[in-house]
Amino acid sequence: MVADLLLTGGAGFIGVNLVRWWLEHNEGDRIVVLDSMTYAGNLQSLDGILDDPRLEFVHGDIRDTELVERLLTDNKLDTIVHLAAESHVDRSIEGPDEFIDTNVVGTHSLLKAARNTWQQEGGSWKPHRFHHVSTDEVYGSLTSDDPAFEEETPYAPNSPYSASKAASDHLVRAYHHTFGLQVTTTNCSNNYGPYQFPEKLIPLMLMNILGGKPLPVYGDGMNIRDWLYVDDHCRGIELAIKSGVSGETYCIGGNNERTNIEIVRALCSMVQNRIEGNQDLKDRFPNSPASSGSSNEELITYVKDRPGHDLRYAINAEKASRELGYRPAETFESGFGRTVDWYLENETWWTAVMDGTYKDWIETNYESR
Ligand code: NAD
Ligand code: TDX
Repeated sequence: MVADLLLTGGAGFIGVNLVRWWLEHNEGDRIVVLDSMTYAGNLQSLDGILDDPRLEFVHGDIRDTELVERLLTDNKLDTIVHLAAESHVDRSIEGPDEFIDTNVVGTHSLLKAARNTWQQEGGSWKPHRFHHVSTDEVYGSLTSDDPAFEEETPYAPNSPYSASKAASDHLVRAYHHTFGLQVTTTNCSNNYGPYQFPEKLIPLMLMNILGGKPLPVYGDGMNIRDWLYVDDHCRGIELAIKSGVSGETYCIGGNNERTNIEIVRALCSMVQNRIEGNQDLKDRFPNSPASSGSSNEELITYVKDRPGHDLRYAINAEKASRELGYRPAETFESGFGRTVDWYLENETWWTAVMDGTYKDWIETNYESR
């Protein structure tokens, strides 16, 4: 099956991994990336593939319905893969407005553009698919004894971020039910892997371990997340688009529930093992405690808890497994090992992200369209 995709948010963490995944696994497909380049968008993450003739980058906003219609029509695109969002829970607590504008109004703008373009005179539809990427956070919080989230779990979002994602899920569902738009939705657990912006737990902790800075663990560190290596998420999205039934939702998880403090300790220890006995790493990261014979765990600092902090997320991916053949390929050890190695090898990427120099690069390379 050949598809031509509009991929929104394709300069963000999951987006850039999905672009790489899709082009590698679907040789005949074309991708138009639409991204407004918020602080979380980074074209350097697409380095090496930006000149691939199958890929076009468009600097623009999903709230610009006319632009989206033009892109769908001019490029004869038949598939939307929607990832663009404000994605960080802490930022949604500090300022919810942008989350409503992008995640709710923006998703509605895309749905309108899809309908305006793909529905023909008389009501019939051109062949198409709208795939919406959502989160397990829409289901709320689990106690330690609750069964994992599944597709039928009632929605109970707790943060402005998860409430905005829940609203977008409902709009996608409504456009299917009322207008007949062909949709699939995936709700996945916490992703990790290369190119993740260092505001999220894992890259933040890695940067701070390497820089010898405090590791801020919220509350008692006993909150639980179900960690999913980003390529396994990409695999799940591809399966849902190709084999998923329109109108259905699929939960995608990594089968890796861990407390936050376990994660932080595991990262401390993985970096410790790689630095010890490696003079090159000691020279490159002199402020990391491991470089001077101390323990990285000395950096762990318990800080004030996040307001409304959800205790536990966990995904039961049985439906995706049964109906789509979904299986995560990475274990906790293999996925975290690959991630630690990637951040050690790609210091230039994360130092540029931290000091914002890539923004100048965008301005000189791309005009707003
Ligand atoms: P991210 O914050 O790294 O990237 C988001 C991207 O969207 C950025 O490139 C940003 O510039 C772009 N964007 C934001 N507003 C836009 C707008 N109005 N128009 C066009 N582009 C815009 O996010 P991510 O971690 O890659 O997450 C991608 C999607 O997956 C989101 O919808 C998120 O809710 C969902 N998700 C993420 C995780 C996770 O662990 N990261 C887990 C579950 C679901
Ligand atoms: O400095 C920190 N210290 C800390 O203890 C940070 C940034 C986080 N935490 C805790 C909070 C969470 O319990 O670690 C856990 C993970 O935090 P985040 O990385 O902020 O992720 P989370 O809030 O779980 O949400 C993520 O997963 C679901 C993504 O950011 C969402 O986009 C996705 O939908």
